[in-house]
Amino acid sequence: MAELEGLEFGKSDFVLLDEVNMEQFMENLKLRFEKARIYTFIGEVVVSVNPYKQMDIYGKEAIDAYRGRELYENPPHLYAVADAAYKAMKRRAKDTCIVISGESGAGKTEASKYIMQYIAAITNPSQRAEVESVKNVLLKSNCVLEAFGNAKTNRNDNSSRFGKYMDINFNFNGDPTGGHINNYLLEKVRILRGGSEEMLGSLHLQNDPVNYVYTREGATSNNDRSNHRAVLSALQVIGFSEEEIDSIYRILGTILILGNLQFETDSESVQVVGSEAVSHIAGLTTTEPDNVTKSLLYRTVATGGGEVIEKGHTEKEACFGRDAFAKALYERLFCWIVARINAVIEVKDYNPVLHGKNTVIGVLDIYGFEIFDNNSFEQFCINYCNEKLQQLFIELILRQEQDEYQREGITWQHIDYFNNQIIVDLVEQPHKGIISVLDEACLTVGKVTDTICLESMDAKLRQHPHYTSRKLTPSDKTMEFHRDFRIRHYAGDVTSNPVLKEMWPDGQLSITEVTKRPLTAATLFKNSIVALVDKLGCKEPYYVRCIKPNEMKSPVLFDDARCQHQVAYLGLLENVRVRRAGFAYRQPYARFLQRYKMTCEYTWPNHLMETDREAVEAIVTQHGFQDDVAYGHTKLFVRTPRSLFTLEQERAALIPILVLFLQKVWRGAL
Ligand code: AOV
Ligand code: MG
Repeated sequence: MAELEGLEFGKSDFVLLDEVNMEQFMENLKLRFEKARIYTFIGEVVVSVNPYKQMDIYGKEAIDAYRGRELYENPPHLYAVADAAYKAMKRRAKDTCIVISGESGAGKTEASKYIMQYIAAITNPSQRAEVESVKNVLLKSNCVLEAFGNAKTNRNDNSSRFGKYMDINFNFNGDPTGGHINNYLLEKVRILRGGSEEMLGSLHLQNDPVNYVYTREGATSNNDRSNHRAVLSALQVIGFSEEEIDSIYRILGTILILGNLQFETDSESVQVVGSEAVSHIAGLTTTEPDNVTKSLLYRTVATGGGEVIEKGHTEKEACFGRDAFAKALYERLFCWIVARINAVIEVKDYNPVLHGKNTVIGVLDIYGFEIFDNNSFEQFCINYCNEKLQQLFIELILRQEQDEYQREGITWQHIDYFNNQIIVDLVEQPHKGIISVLDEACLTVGKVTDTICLESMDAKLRQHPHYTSRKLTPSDKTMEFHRDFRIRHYAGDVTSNPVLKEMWPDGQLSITEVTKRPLTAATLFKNSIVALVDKLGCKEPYYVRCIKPNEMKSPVLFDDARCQHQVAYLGLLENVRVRRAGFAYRQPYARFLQRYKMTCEYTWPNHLMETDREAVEAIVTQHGFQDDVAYGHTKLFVRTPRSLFTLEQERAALIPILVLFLQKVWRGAL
């Protein structure tokens, strides 16, 4: 077993801080980062700081050290959380989930891959072929999703532009039997600009991505060819047919050609420049060139009188429509790929009577709070999502605690915490919330500007303590009055510009029936987040909170201000407070006894007391931490990890002596 670390590496659990304040928290975080201790616990939560260098802590040896251990028996690690989630699932037949959050480049996707790798390594010890093939597909699906869903951004070379939630199903043996992937809000803009370089090589279009507007800004790398081969092979392993792979490339080709389309305005109307591209797109999408031209140059609108008519685009509208069409195509393609993977990994023929209860571990890799100088609709959605997740986090932890205390007959102590329900309501309440105001504005026939929308928002929300708005004087660039609104998120203030056109669902820009209006992007996103929160809400949650140490991708730089900002908006201090208020650790009496009986003369090698509980009391009293515990019906509750660390250290010191002793017994020397 790995030894517990000395204090020169800082405190391995923030719960152990002498005082819970930002200063001490940051000091510990920094010290640990500098000593290459990138993980630190807050109870069962792992805080991770991106090391920006390869760490020698992920191999088979490490996996073996964490397998089946209790959280505090080893130094903090992702494997400890993965194991805790797995154990809870296996021992107690509980559905669990691991929520990984943090800002762009903080290390979420890497963390999710290490967690998957751990779960893959500790399951199916008997190497059954059908389980191995499920594991293989689950792991390969990552590679495909990254190829299509990631992009190089200025904040992360391999940035996920979608939120991913993956369920892994297990049978009663604890072996994976399948899974399901949900994706959230794929951010197309940056993907099309930068992500698809791997795929270009085999599109047989033109070899250089610079020739395409949508990929021009994406940097190519020497690995493109081998990456492309890896994606292709992953697609094949997952079970995509040759025709399907061919269609994927055809659609990608269409998107790239679309991006290069130009429009011109002749005397009366807008035209596409050059007919070759149009026939190419028609060929790739198996439709008539006329249809392509028409869908690019016209839209269907509902008139006030209830009729539906066709209206020609202006050049600017046509460009916007072209990009929206490309984005919609890409989004559909991505969703189709996800659906196709899901069909392969779906659990088939599972019979609970024959196979026992089917349990699930969910892994959520989702962008954390984003606060930029210029925040748009996308930040609004992302931050709303995080607000919901934070709410769920507090709610679940408190509820979980309360339930367990009740079961075990321990008195519940009130915990003070900031309830962010009020902010969630500000965003999502029907008829009053920001989303409903935006929806109304989007769906109103006629011209609604951002200003009109903001005025109606002001009228409804002026009184709300977490809402403010501003009217700015005209800047040099625009002569218009500029307005914005600000949400006081629990993580900090975020000022957004409500750009209404971003709210329209891509690809549904035409209204075909007067009465039927498409849902706006905000409402669609809200619905998907509500569904996600419901899904997570019925599982036992485990958390990984990722922090990005600097903006330079440097392994040695700890940018105090940037890190402190993240600690604040991840709510980590709040987290430590909630943890400290209750009992951070608990263990069934028998298990506690088995592990620590050697540290007490009354319990080693066997105790003579009536119950295990009394024997545990003897150990606790002998070590002098009786004030740090409570005794439940079946479990010992320990407030801080300090007490457990003491026991662990003593145990570690005793083991070599014990081994010597046993060797002597073995040789008959005693
Ligand atoms: P993200 O998922 O949190 O950002 P990634 O997981 O892609 O961030 O990490 C960004 C980069 O940081 C990786 O490509 C690695 O180079 C490095 N990195 C992260 N974690 C580790 C680690 N444990 N060991 C070594 N290097 C690491 V985004 O998807 O952009 O929100 O959208
Ligand atoms: Mg990512």
